[in-house]
Amino acid sequence: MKKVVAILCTMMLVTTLAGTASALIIVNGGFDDGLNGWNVDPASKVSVVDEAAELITTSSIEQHIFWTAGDVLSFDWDFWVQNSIDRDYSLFTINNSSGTVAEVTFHVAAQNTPASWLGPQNYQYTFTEDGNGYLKFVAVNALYPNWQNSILRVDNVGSPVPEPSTILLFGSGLAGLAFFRRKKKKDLR
Ligand SMILES: [Ca+2]
Ligand SMILES: [Ca+2]
Repeated sequence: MKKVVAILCTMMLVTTLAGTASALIIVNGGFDDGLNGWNVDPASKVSVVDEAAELITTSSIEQHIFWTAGDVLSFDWDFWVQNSIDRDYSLFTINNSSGTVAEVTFHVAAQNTPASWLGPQNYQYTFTEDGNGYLKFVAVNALYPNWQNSILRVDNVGSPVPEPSTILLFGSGLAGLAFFRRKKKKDLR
């Protein structure tokens, strides 16, 4: 019985460790270091405000990244909309030498939206196979450049922060191992 519990604890620990391991590394994904690590399209209007990137339509930033299957790309975003008749939108693309790996529009602003921030949002994308390429965030003005511009705010680009339940599970796995190790020592005396 003890052995079964010990094995279960170990399995839980191993599963948790495997779950947190990730190859996805983004340089300066939190924009704490300005735009260091990101390539900014020369025509873009991009600034860093409160350690987050703000892209005025039409702008883009990109960086070369590596990933493995199952890696999750997570980022926080917000959108300041100014629209009467058009529908500004934000998207990310992932391109490599053989073409487009992914192109995801994660927000389209509604028409006749009063000028305001949408509110903080999170988006997550799971890679289905190993690869590398350019991750690019784009803020698009649906009608005319420099007319009713919107702003895409991006921050915390990288692997998702582990959920508290995962940390708890990880903790209980460790505690379980410590308990049985101590128990074993006692039994030997
Ligand atoms: Ca930040
Ligand atoms: Ca617009």
